[in-house]
Amino acid sequence: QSLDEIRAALRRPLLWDVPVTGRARATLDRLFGPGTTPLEAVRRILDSVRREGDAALVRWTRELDRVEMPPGELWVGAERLQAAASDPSLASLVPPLRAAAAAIERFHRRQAPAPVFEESAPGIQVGWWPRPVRRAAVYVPGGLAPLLSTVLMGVIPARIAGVEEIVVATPPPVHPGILLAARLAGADRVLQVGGAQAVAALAYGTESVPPVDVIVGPGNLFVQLAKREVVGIVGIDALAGPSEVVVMADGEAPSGWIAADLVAQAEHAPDAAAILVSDSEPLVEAVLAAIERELSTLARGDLARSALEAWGAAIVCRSLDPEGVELVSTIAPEHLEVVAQDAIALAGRVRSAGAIFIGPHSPVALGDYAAGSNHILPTNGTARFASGLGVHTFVRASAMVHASPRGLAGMAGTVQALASAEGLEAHARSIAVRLEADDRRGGER
Ligand code: HSO
Ligand code: ZN
Repeated sequence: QSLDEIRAALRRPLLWDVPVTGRARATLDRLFGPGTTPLEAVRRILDSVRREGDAALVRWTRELDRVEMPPGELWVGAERLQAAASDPSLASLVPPLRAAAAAIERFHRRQAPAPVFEESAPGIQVGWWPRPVRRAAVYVPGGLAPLLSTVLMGVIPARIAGVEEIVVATPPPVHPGILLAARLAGADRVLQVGGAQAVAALAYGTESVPPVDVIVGPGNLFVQLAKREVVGIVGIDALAGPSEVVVMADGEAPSGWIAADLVAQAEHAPDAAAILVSDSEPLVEAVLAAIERELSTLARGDLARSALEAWGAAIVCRSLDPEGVELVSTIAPEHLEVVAQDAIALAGRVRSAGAIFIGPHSPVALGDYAAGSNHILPTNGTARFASGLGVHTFVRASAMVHASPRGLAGMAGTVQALASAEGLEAHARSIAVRLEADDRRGGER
């Protein structure tokens, strides 16, 4: 097969074309009318929250999450947060959460951007002054598993950036482990609202939800469509698609370990993708057999199997370099594992990947939880132009300019010439008035 054919086979539908089926389809038909698209539904939800505020949040939470949530309870109360922190059934989670948080914190501290100040011409100083946004929200999906680790991955970088108020938003009923992780990570409060309605509240604000500056985090199709709709009103990290892994392996790679990693990715969701790229047909055969054994003994085996059937692939290429490298680079996967001779060099040849796991003892699960790198990563080929979540996600910078009288005089000719060329006379004059005044004053410059 040609590279183009493989690429076409692996391409996902665009966010707004994703077909909805089953329960989601039935809910859309019932609440919004037969045949309503997800994008139309999301726009209706956003609109209603903007116009009606808390009342709309209460209504959508009732209709979509089947939870009765009075306006006074949209935020998780202090007592419940406290209870989660001292819940004996969660006590065993505290040490691993702390260990993961410490590694994430240590690594992300290195990412904090430094200000730059320098002289660009005699008497002219320019600067770049990074500052945190004031308020940020970390969306944590409800869905199939309580993603405690995702709370850490979103909240800790925001805290290191210096964000004043960090909110976690997650659909009800909220798993107490999420509350525990939110507290440990340093979130200020937890909004128990999910879906597009949560994104709307965080972007526009309601009576009880102050608007935030940045919304980050994974979430289902409706959450991502909503994030896309509010871009420009707030900042977002990225549009998260289903999770993916590509494993690049040679004939020496341990097939059982690779099968375990592919299945681990597949257990995330029925639309998760797990792709093996190898130059060895015997390895591919061995991995496929090991996947079968793995699936038959896994609690979430059926889920992982349907993901592998829909989005799994095993590709045999002539060589890992250049053929494999070229293929993987065009996929630009969220996660890449390289299990082959010269894994470091091979990894370095791949143009795009959200996170790269090198060598046989580096499964993606290490980075998912505790290695310290972030697991909120660019999906669906967007590693071509984007990086994973980090401290930078919560920081913007002000440019700074300071000039002395001499600095202004030195740059006047350049500015006036360009301003005249653009026909912007007032720009040129804003320089001239100063030069004239300085001259009259006897020009101590
Ligand atoms: N692999 C997921 C992150 C995750 N895994 C959370 C386990 N929990 C997307 O990077
Ligand atoms: Zn994972």
